[in-house]
Amino acid sequence: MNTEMNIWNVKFEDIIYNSSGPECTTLAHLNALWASSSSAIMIKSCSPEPRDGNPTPRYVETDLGSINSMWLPNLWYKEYIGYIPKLKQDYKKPVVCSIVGFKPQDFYDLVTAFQQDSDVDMLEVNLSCPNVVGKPQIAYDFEASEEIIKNICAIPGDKPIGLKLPPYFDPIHVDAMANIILKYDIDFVTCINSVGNTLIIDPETEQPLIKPKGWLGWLGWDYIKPIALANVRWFYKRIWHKTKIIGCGGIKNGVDVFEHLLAWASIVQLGTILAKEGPGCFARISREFQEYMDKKWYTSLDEIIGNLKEL
Ligand code: RRO
Repeated sequence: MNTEMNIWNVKFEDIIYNSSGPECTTLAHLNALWASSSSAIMIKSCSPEPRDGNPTPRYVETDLGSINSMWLPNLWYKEYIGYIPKLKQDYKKPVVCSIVGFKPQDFYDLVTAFQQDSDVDMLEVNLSCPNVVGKPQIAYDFEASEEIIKNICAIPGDKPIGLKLPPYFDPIHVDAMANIILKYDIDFVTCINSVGNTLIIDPETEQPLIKPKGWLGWLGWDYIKPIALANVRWFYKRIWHKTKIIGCGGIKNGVDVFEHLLAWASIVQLGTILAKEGPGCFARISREFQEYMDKKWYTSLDEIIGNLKEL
């Protein structure tokens, strides 16, 4: 089955690439993604200054997924802008960059820099950065979100721009965010970021798994797939006619990809599985997806995306 996908004018050879999450921070990570079967290279959320992030242990894997409180370790947006031409030298795939700020002006400055002075193909603005101590996630503050979205959408530039959203747990909040998205030129949303403020205890050591932020961290993988699917579906109902949806959360095999597509994701991102398995996960999951589609006699993505059957 042909799994090429266009997100506005950006062409993906396949529907699977990495999330702004593990293994996309250093230049070595980005080179590994370039060499892998990931259909794009996503760069970790970058900030106005380089950052080391939180003390360790800050990322731990469990049988059901991962918990993290990384707090935005990244090289600095200018370092990534400088490296993108190298990643695109023998053009293999699009480069997407996630950006984040600590105040509204940061978002404006970084989007301006990427729109006007970079070779990036697409921009994902992280409104759900979860680990800033003492601050709520921006996307849970609808006034603050609208201000940022209005300003970044007014910046001249032709790169598609999207939002990385947190999980919402109440349809009223989905309505509030969807209404803002519909007012401005947001090209895509990525649902969802990790699920926050959780505690995992190791009964053997009688200790929490991670150290920062009072031991609370953000979950990925099996823990969160049903929440991710609900958010993809909720946003589909509200913004399908204007905005693409990228699915993220809980994907570890080809069947998980299929479920995200049924819910209405056009393309999906992998996080924890990349850390657990390494860059070989893209080829494996893509192959599994193809095999599952053959088994079900599907011949095109159009037959699948959004076609969750009524109950
Ligand atoms: O770096 C992090 O702590 C982090 C970020 Br920016 C994010 O968006 N999601 C996450 O789980 N961790």
